[in-house]
Formats: sequence, C-alpha cells, structure tokens
Amino acid sequence: MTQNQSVLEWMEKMKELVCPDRVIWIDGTQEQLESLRAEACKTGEMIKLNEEKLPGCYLHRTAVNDVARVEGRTFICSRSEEDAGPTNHWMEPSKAYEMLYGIAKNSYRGRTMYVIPYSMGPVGSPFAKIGVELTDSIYVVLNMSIMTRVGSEVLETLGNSSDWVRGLHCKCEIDEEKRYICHFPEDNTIISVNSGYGGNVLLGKKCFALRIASFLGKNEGWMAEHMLILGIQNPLGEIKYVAAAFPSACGKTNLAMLVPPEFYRKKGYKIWTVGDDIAWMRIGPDGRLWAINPENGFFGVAPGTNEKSNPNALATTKSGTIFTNVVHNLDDNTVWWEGLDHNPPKNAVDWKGRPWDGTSSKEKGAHPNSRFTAPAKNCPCISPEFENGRGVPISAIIFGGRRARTTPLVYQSRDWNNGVFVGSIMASETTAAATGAVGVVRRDPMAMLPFCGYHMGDYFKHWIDMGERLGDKAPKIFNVNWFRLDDEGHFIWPGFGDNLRVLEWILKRCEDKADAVDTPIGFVPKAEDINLSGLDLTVDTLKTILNVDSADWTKEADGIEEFYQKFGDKLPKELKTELKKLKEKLA
Ligand code: GTP
Ligand code: SPV
Ligand code: MN
Repeated sequence: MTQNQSVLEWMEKMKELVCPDRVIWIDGTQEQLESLRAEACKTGEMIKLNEEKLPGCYLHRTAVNDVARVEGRTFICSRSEEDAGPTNHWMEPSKAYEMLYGIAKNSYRGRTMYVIPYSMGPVGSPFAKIGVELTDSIYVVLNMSIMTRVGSEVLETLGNSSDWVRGLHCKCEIDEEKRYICHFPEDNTIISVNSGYGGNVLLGKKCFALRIASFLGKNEGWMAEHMLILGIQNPLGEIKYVAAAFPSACGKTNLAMLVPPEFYRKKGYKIWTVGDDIAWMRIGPDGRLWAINPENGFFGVAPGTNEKSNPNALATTKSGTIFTNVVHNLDDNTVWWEGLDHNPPKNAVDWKGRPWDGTSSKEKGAHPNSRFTAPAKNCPCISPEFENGRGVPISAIIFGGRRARTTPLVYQSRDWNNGVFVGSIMASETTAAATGAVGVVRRDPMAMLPFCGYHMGDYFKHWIDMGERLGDKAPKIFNVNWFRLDDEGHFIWPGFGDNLRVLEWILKRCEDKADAVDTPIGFVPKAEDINLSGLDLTVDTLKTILNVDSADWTKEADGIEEFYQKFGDKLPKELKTELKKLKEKLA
C-alpha cells in the first residue's frame, strides 16, 4: 500500500510487538468494508439491522465495563511533567512505553492487525493532517471509516513524509485495571489498550484531533478546540458562522443541527451544520479566524435524540450508521433508546444483551452514553462548505455548560481577553460521557479539561496570543446556559431549536444591532430583545434566567480564585487582571 519508510518501519516494529496472525491494510473500498462487516456479523461483534428500515446499519454492544471515556486512565506523556500541567495525568514517556508494550505484547496473537491510514480534514486540503491507526478491532475500522477519511488516497497524499500521527490500539481483554489511553505529544504517538469504547479507541477523534492537535496548534500558531461549527443563514441569504464549545453531552450535536422554530423558518432562516464536536481554527489570509471540522461523521449521544429534539440527527442515522449500546428491538430488528419515543419495544434486548420489555425492568434499556456513528453526508442540513478545506470564517465563539443556576441564559464578554477569562472559568455538571459521578459541577475550561494535550496555563496564554494576532478581526465571545432549572427541577428554557433565538441576539451583537445590559460579568440581553414569538414563555420568566445574582457570583469568584491557584506562574497575567476586575465590579 505504501513505500513510506517511516510508516513501514513503525508498522513492522509494532507487528513484532503484538504478533498478529495477519495484516490487512484498509484501502477504503466498499468491497473491503463490506467483507469486514460480514465478518463482524459472523463473529457476533456486530448485528446487521433491518435492511429496509435501516439500510447499511449495525448494532454493537461494548463490554459492560467499557462504556465511556476514562479520564482517570488518560495520560499525557510529555518528557517533562510540567508540560502536561496540573489538569492532566502524566507518566514519564519511557516508563509509559515500557508498561504499554508489556500489555500490548503478543496481544494480537490469533488475530488480525488492521492498518488504517486516515486523514483529519478533507484529504490533501491545507489544514488536513494524517494518522495511521493499528487496531485488532473491526468495530474500530468501521467506525473510523465513518468518522474520518480512510484509505489508499491518504497514503498517496502522505508520500514519503514522516509527518503523521502513530496510533496503536490493542483491545486486549478489556481489563479495566490495565486500561490506558496514553499520548506522547513530542513523538506524535498515541497508544490505547484494554478498551473498545469510542472516545478511547477511535484515535483520530479526541486523542489526535484534540490532545495531540492542541499541542501542535500551540507550537504552530493555530487552535484545536472541542467545538461545533454551524452556519446561520438569515432571510437575506447571508450566512454567518459560529463555533461553540460545550462539555461532553452538553448539547453540541443538538445545536449544530438545530431546526429553526416555525416563526424563523417562515421568515427564511436556515441552519447549516459544519461540525458537531471538533474545530481546527487558523487565521486566514484576510486576518479572520477560519475553522474546519476535521471529522467526516458524527459520534452522537443517542438518548434524548428524537423527531422533535433533533430531527436532523435522527435522519442522519437512517442509513450507514453503527449504533452502540442501544436497545435492540427484536420484533422488527431495529433500535430504540430512552427519549426516542414513548413506545419502548416489548420484545427487545437491552444494552447489556439481556432480554428487555420496556416495562418490567427499572433499568434503562440503552446506556445513557449510548451513541450513533453516522456519516456527515447523511445530514439533511450538512453545510455546502463541509468539504471546503479552507474552512468557514467565524463571527462568534460561544462557550457554554450545564448549570442549574448562577450562569445566565446568555452573556457577552467585554473583549477578547475577557472572553478568554469567560472560557477559562467555565463550569458544568458532569455527564455520562466519561466514567465517574454524574451531575457534579466541575471547572471545565473551554470544554477542554479532558482534551488539552499540554499545560492548561500555556493553553490560556495561547488563546490570549491568538487574540492579539486577530486584533479587531477577532470573533466576539459569548457564554450560554440552556440548563437553568426551576424549583421543581424542570428546565426553564425550552432549548433545542429555540436556541436560535439566542443565536439571533448573538449575531445582532456582532453587528452592533442589539442593545445590552452591562452587568458585573458582561453584557446580558434586555429581555425584550430575545424573540419569544410562538413560545409559551413569559418575559418575566425569561428575566429570571437572564438574571446575574451578585451573591452567587461572589461565591463563583472565590471558586475561580481557588481554581486559578492550580496554574501558579503559568496563569497569564491577563486572566489575573480579569478576575480582579470581576471582583471589583461585584463589590
Ligand atoms: P458529546 O458528543 O459528548 O461531545 O456531546 P454533545 O455536546 O454533542 O451533546 P448532545 O448534543 O449530544 O446533547 C447531550 C444531551 O443534552 C442530550 O440528552 C440532549 O437531549 C441534551 N440537550 C441538548 N441540547 C439541549 C438543550 O438545548 N436543552 C436541554 N434541556 N437539553 C439539551
Ligand atoms: C465526548 O465525550 O466529548 C464525545 C464522545 O464526543 S467521545 O468520542 O467518547 O469522546
Ligand atoms: Mn465531544
């Protein structure tokens, strides 16, 4: 498949280590993928679903101990511990290699090594980067073939270059105690052992496109962010693009594919999805910030996805999709999950592979972090710019999290550095996307806490530097919170498609066409400036979620101060100044 010496040498070295019975290069052809699908169905690794209702779709169940990212077992193995910073787990590289090679040794015995050449970004486009993942899992091959651009074309583009990311995945025996997701930023290398779950094993995604790429971005002057990208077309036909960073399972896929409420549809508003999880952003020749989505598919949260909340995502999953850890409806050989509709199947199998009838068991049928892997090209609102390797220009950057109180529905930062401060103090309730407690508020700067491949203090500095380079062409920075709760624990804001009402205000602010209230944390909309037509939400209720409570924020400022201490000397002075200004305004 290739004459590239660096690829061949590394592949041979890994082959000697893991000892596969045979090696298969993934060429990206449909014939090869089809034969792998057939093989996975024969071994039970995947189940072929109803060809009429869900053509080309499959179901997979992971091991029950392997259902989410494992942040506690994810390591940045930089040469110096300081470079990994206080928010990452660190392991000394030679120790890490020794331990990982010990676990990987002979682990492919009796198995096949699949070699997956893949491109993050359209093949050969200026922002694209190449990786090669070795895996012993057909599930990984098939998911990578949806999530990235895979095949011989990638190796042709690589030529003789040694500039590519090495990735070794060994499924091993899915032993939690020996599960490790390790990144060697200085070696462009990722090693993942003892897992078969998405974010741990689809190495192009979080491991490469965020952890390794964020490190490359800092050194090369660009940004790799945990952000969706969407285009908002107004009735005049103009399209403005925004990028938004929300922590895992906090609404990126939903916002990226939103369907405008009727009032907006009638006026002619349209939404175009560019990406739902990752953005690579660079300063273009015109001095503005341009973003591409390096992925080629969506690895989306299944539960809660339905005809009303996210019809575009649902439509995207109707063909060529792999479902993981959802309910298998045996009556018609389709899939189901909580929140799809109110009719759970009577004759089904739950995500653990046990009989399930939707009523007698208290346990959920689908895992809360069950997922679909769907091709981007299926998405009814995929942007015409999706394959454009130069990307799209970003007008606004939006941060957001899941906060039952404190953070208002939306506010705007005062300027770039204040916006970096707003991103750095993001806090959100934890979700099922990572193992561990759910619903605990934690600081998750820029939604990158689990994904920044280097010292978070240096990362903040990189943001400040980018702002300096962008100058007056910098996107405006906002923060949103769709998740404020009332006293009975219900969401106050309707969310989903209605989030366009907030985006409209954001875009107006970018063009100086809307007023705002100056508060200690930044600019908050005047309640009458958020369009509520067609909603049964009163202006008074809206006011409660636009409110900035001084007592809450004084407590918040103390929390920020404590959090900032982690970063010591690496905390940029600009952020110290922003915290000081916030405290002064609150006092
Ligand atoms: P990752 O793929 O883990 O990065 O998640 P994500 O950020 O793409 O989150 P996603 O859009 O899949 O949403 C996760 C959960 O949040 C789902 O259960 C959604 O139903 C719910 N959700 C998304 N948007 C909203 C919203 O506007 N309001 C409310 N109340 N819930 C939402
Ligand atoms: C996330 O957890 O942010 C995801 C899913 O997008 S995973 O690929 O597992 O990281
Ligand atoms: Mn994500």
